[in-house]
Amino acid sequence: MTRLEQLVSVLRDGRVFIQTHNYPDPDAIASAYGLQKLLQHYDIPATICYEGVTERLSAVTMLQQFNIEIVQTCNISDMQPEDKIVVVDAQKYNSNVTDLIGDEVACIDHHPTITACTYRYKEIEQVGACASLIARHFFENAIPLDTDTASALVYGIKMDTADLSRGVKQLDVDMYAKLFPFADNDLLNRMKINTMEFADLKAYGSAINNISVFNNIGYAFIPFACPDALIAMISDFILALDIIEFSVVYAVRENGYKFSVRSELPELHAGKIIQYALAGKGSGGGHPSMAGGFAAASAFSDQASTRGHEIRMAFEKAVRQCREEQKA
Ligand SMILES: [Mn+2]
Repeated sequence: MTRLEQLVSVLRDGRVFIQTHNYPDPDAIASAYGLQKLLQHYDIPATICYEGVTERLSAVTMLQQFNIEIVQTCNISDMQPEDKIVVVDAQKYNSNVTDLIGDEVACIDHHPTITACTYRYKEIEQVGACASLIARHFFENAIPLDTDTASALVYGIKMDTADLSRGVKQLDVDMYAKLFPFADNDLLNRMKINTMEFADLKAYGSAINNISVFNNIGYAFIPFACPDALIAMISDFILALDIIEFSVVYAVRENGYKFSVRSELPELHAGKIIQYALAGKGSGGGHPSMAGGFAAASAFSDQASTRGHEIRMAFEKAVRQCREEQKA
């Protein structure tokens, strides 16, 4: 029995929902859509759902371009405890995944596990994009791929790996190569070029204005609320500076600060460093090269320059701790 056949046997009979994290990005949408198509092949209808909103233009464009139907959970009033949920591009108990009334029987994800959970079907592998895990099922089971599905999966891989440069693994490259002949690559290039929104410039502008660099670590603050995905993009942008090898970007949120960190050095594990830096102040975690977190407003000073200093001290201490662990 292939992996997919195992998943299908878990999902047979009953209603199936595919749930993404609360602010689905292109990789989450591609994964959910690809899985929906895989299940369709076995005559299992599934509804893609999420809580929250699609905040970014890249996600909204994708839904329109590929005619993807995705339902906000507030519009599903009749979900039952016995309904089956497959969580994709996220895991149950993550802070960005609302616990719905249905039963999380399966999980397909590429993030490190923060809080473990048992599923009847579990496929968690730390590759660059969740869409690569989904794509593999098409090829393992020789399931026909239409242009929209192949294109959506390629888009998910490209966006989550920053064009096969960030956190990329052999599987991502292999799946990209296999999907390529099925995808509308001209369309994807057009979509990829137009991912910046006019309002983003304000966030970039403020980050550029207050960026500070200490040794090889760059810090920037965005003094207004902005979507997680945008904070992450600004963290990537700052990391692109030649003198910066680790970036810390944070933005104000209701009740606290949202963080996005990036590392280009293997010895500085972004996930561990943010976990240490925010311990007792909030929570954080993620991959070796990219991670995120949240700290309560009370964890740092209200006064911007004091707060900047406190945050810097917290991260410098976390970096030292990470380096010491490497030595041990
Ligand atoms: Mn992803």
